[in-house]
Amino acid sequence: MKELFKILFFVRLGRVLSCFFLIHFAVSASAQTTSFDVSIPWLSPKYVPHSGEFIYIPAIANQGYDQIKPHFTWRHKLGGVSDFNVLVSNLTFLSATQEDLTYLTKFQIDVPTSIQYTSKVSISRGIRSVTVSLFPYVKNNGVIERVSSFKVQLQATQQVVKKKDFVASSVLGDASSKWYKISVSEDGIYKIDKAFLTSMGINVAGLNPSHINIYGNGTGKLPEANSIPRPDDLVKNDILVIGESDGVFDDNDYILFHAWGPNRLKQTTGNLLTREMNPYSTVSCYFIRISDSDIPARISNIASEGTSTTTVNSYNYSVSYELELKSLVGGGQIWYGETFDDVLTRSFQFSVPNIIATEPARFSVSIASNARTSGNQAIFSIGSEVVSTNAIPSIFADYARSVYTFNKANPSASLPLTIEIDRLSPAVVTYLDKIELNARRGLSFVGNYFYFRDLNSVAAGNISAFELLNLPANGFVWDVTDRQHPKRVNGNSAGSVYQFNLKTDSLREFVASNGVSFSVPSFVGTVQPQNLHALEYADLLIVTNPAFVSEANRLADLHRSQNTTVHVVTTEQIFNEFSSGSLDVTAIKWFSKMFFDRANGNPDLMPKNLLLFGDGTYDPKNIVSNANFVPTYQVMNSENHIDALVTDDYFGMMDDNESLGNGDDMDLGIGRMLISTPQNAKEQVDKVEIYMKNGANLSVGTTDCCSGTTDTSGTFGDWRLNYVQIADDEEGGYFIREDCEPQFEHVSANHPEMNADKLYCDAFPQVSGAGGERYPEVFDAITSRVQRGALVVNYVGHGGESGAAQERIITIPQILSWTNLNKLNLFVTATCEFTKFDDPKRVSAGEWVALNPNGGAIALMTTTRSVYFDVNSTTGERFYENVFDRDAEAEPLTFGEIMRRTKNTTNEGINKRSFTLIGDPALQIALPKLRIVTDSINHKSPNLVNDTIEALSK
Ligand SMILES: [Ca+2]
Ligand SMILES: [Ca+2]
Ligand SMILES: [Ca+2]
Ligand SMILES: [Ca+2]
Repeated sequence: MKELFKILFFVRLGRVLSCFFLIHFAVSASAQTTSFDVSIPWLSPKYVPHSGEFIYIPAIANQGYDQIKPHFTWRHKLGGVSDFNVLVSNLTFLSATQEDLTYLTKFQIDVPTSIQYTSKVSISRGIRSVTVSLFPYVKNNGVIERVSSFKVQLQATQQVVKKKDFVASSVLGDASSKWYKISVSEDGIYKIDKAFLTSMGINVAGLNPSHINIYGNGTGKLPEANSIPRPDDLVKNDILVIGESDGVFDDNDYILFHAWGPNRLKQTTGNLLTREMNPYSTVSCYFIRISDSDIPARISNIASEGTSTTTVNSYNYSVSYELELKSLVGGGQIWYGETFDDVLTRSFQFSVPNIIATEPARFSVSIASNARTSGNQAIFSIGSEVVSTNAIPSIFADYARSVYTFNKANPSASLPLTIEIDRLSPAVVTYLDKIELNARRGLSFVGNYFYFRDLNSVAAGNISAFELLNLPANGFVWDVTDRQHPKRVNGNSAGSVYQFNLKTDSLREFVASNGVSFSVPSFVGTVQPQNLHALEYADLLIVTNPAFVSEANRLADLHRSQNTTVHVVTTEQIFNEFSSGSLDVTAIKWFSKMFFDRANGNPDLMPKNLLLFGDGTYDPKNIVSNANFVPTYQVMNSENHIDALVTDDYFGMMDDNESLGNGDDMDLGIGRMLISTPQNAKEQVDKVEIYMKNGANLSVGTTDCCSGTTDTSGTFGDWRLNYVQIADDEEGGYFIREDCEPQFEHVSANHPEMNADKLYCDAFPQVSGAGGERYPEVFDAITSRVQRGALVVNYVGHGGESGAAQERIITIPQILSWTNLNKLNLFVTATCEFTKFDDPKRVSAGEWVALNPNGGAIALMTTTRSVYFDVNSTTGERFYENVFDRDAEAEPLTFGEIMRRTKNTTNEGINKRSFTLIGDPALQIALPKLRIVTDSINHKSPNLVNDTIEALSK
């Protein structure tokens, strides 16, 4: 851990010089176009430690890196509500320095021959900014140069129209209906008969079949980008009810309905189909509604449409093979299957009856390998024919993911694929992600049912004659293109051919059934009426696992007593209304977005904070664990332990043009409380109550205490004006010089009332012992500072899941010994994986700081993964620019708002999203309520509260 951290953690950029003083604006505006001249404030290169040496790295004031690439972000606040086209032009250049060239070469960074930039209208709680991000080097005529300045032109385009497509009320809100949740694991036509209804507890005697409807969306994994439309609430599906007309559910009556499983087939480039594995759920849910007032939705028929322009007698067949057994680095959305280590050759049988031999079978195989050198190979054979030999790329750490595509010409129905890994060393371990096969197949009935669609049939104005062979006598074809409204196709049979004509301007998908064999869904449970869609505005949204509802409600009441409006909802309720009943993390974001969209751009009506009241894991499907209380968002990268991020920021991106881009601005404060048992929940809420009553709200007269704690005397004193800075001794004083001291100077200049307590390891004697190097005095000093109390305790340096620093200056037993319950701190760590909270197999040091019921922290702002380069330092700077600030009413900020502001002002790549708030985001930091100004010292105001006077008289 430490070694890697050393490699990565070595850069820190410019001090807290505001970029806006350094960038010269020459603004010229016309009716439509506004332009800005922007200079890049290059600094002298920084001399930083890297892998046991010191190197020079390029530096720009107030800017960071996008992983290893330097980058520059320009941001400008906009008025109005238009979208903009952004054009970057008029570049000027400076010679690159020798240090620049050495750096770019060392890290194999390609320099483009023209400027590479991205732009975005970023929106933060209704405030719009344009951001332009660029890589500040260009290769001109073969010579690498620095970009010195450029012009940004903004051209207003259309007015942004706010979407407000959330229904006012959920269908699940109808208390006069009975709701039954069912699930399926595959696409198919499902049958519900009397026995199934009875097994769910429905009294079929007296049930009118016309009172039955089925709801559900069949979306698969919800789209991550907010701009992609999706169904809201639950959509009523068209179903077929046999024996409905007599109003009686007879013994032989039944329902047929089409259900989509959790994984969706998607079209990719090159006319290929790929299956998107749902990373969150192995099932998809539907809801049976029994209601005498709900209008029955029933399948309609479609007749042939006009004269055909083309004939379809073959179709695009796609199948995928994928096992989910292992998360390679304990993070990310992708899970891997078979291991190629003890076994290096594995075979997979694919069978495609009626395959069209004149079209190649197209394979795609995804793997990941930890090869550290080149020379290893992945060899693919069909039968005895080697069809593709591929180099496995080498990677400096963890795994490299590769996707190999290859064709088998003249395929036959039997396609035995063999994957052989030819490795140079037994240390090379390779994992299979999935195999996908696309082939062209004759349109002939197979199995009990099958799906077909023909990408070739699609063209404007096309009417396709579909000619299906060998449809069984009872068989039928449904058009399932409209996901919740299948239609029965009315074709004609002539001999062995079933034929129908339909328009194919766009792709249509069909399922053919033998009319006899159907699947049966699983019963999940009854659903109580719920109506999250009808909730009104609230400041704070608490999302809890159903197991912790009572403590979540207690927490909500604490906030309500402070005039904060709160909703407490369960994950299950959210899934029912926002992801059709199955687990999907995006449903939680979409729940918040409903309130945000309804605010229609007015920040006063937007929720402020979202609290995730439950621990989560990287394992939402419970493949290796069962500890996923409030699920986490993991990024797609799943092969590198740094890049396979977990980030709760995802839940705070509310605008329509956002997902998780570097230029996306968080609109909500997000915090997570690491609760995995009801006891945890109680202890955590107790801590909030103690902090709230003894800390944040001491000045408003609520000094009575809580949960059996009656001694509040310890909460007085100077702790609320103290902060502790702890620095590791590694890297030639880097952490002191580039982190702690600049932060201290900023706080001294802007918040002179705050007292710093510096614990720099280098200032203490290091002692060699049996267990290695130690700093016993630092160890003791940290505990003594924590016990004495401090508003903020900040550690910067090396660390990992089991504690801080090689010399073990913070350890888990030590954390558990802390009893500072009346003086809980905000614990800030800028170190690797100190709080990798999403690992179900262990509780990290950071988690213990929060979980200690007798002390430790009220909240943490901490890293959940290792961090690249200077992200620690720049995030730390932005944190200290916000943590002691006040809002417009001179109130201390909430933890959520401190974190939101910190994130939105950090000019870094995605790695900044590794910083996570563990704690209640709606809790105000316990700064003294009344602002202290220097000239009040000698004229004690009668309004000054007791503790602040003590603080000042120290
Ligand atoms: Ca009947
Ligand atoms: Ca997989
Ligand atoms: Ca936003
Ligand atoms: Ca955990």
